[in-house]
Amino acid sequence: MRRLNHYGAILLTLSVCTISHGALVHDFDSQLDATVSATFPLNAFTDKAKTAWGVYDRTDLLPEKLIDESLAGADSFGIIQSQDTDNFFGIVDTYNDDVKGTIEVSFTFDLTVLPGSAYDVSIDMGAMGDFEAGDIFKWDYQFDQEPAQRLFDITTNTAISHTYILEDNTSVSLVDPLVIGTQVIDNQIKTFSTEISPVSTASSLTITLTTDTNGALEAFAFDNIVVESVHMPEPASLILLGLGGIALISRRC
Ligand SMILES: [Ca+2]
Ligand SMILES: [Ca+2]
Ligand SMILES: [Ca+2]
Ligand SMILES: [Ca+2]
Repeated sequence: MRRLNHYGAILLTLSVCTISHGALVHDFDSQLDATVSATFPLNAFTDKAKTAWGVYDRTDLLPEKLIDESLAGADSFGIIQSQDTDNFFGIVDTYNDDVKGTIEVSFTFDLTVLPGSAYDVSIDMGAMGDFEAGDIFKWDYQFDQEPAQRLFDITTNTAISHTYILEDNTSVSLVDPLVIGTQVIDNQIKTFSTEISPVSTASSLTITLTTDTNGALEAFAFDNIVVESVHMPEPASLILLGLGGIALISRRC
């Protein structure tokens, strides 16, 4: 009976180690795990009714292209629906009287509290618009001082059109949607995920969005940046861990 309990202890130890998940979250609301920096101050564009760059909720003064108000009246353009009352990051027309050229916003997460050999990064994204190939939405990541790499490769697919569905079921077809691979970034916000790994153990992860979008008929929103450790010990480590546990039991026995 005593021996069985010890084996149970080994299994418990292994299972705790192999599911050592944790997550850092930046949701622009109650979980603000990232340090944020931007090359142009957030929420500082002059024309707040037509341009956007920053953190908003749907009641703020902001371009109506970001907000789906179809349930309240005629509306043919929007991403943030009536139940989406929390904060999000919104972008509309960054080529304006304040800025001409690319601007960036970066989110730096402290990985010393989330050690791992691999991370799953997910970001909720929505978009609606008639974009062009020259519009830029680039997500990059960088562990410590390692070279920056592409996180999500957003491009404009100028060969297709896309039908966007508003909250009142109005459908609106527009050419040239934003895509990641073959998946359109729709006005129904979806979670996009990818797994990344540092070359060696990293103490920080910086996720950067670079954008240059010109035109009032182009809206982009994101929320809920989640960095999850998906670290799994190497099989050799598991064997050593198991042997260590057995050795410990042997000594106790
Ligand atoms: Ca609208
Ligand atoms: Ca939020
Ligand atoms: Ca276009
Ligand atoms: Ca454009």
